[in-house]
Amino acid sequence: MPTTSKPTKKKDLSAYDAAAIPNGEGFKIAVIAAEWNPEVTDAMLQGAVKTLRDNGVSKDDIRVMRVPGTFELTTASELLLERTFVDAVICIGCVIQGETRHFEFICQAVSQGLTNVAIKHGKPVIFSVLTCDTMQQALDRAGGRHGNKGVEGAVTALKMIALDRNIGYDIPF
Ligand code: DLZ
Repeated sequence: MPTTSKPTKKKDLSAYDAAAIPNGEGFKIAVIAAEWNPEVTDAMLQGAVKTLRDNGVSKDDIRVMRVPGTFELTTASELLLERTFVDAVICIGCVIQGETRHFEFICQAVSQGLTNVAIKHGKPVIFSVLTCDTMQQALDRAGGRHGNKGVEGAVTALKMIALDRNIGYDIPF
């Protein structure tokens, strides 16, 4: 797994056209945020919830949960999809490269884990996990100069729920 990243050329990666994304009225969405690196994950959580609200999702249809670390996002999303009726889960975390291989283990486990949960339940599980070399890179993507990955996660969730509903069941191509 690569542990370095190229400089991002575009400035705000999270800009979106509200007219081009589905309205979220009636969508039920869970947002799970890791407690590690809270200055980053809290900002992403705020960005995600605001974007959902701005695009029609009712306050009562948004369920916010916390988990200790990014590694726990897999278990929490599995529990939510197994036990509740949610249309999508947005998973927010931030892993900073340290001097140990913990970074690789967490990133690998959570990306594969969330993929498995999504496939198992046939529901969007959104990977809003920052995997950065430095804290500054993370802050730049959590409401800083490169936008907010929580906002992008919310937009992705709305698009994927709409896709899920549009596909429907047993409809001929
Ligand atoms: C242990 C650990 C480390 C070293 N770094 C991070 C991190 O940068 N970001 C994060 O969200 N969590 C980290 N954790 C905690 C793990 O995600 C997990 O909570 C513990 O290993 C317990 O399962």
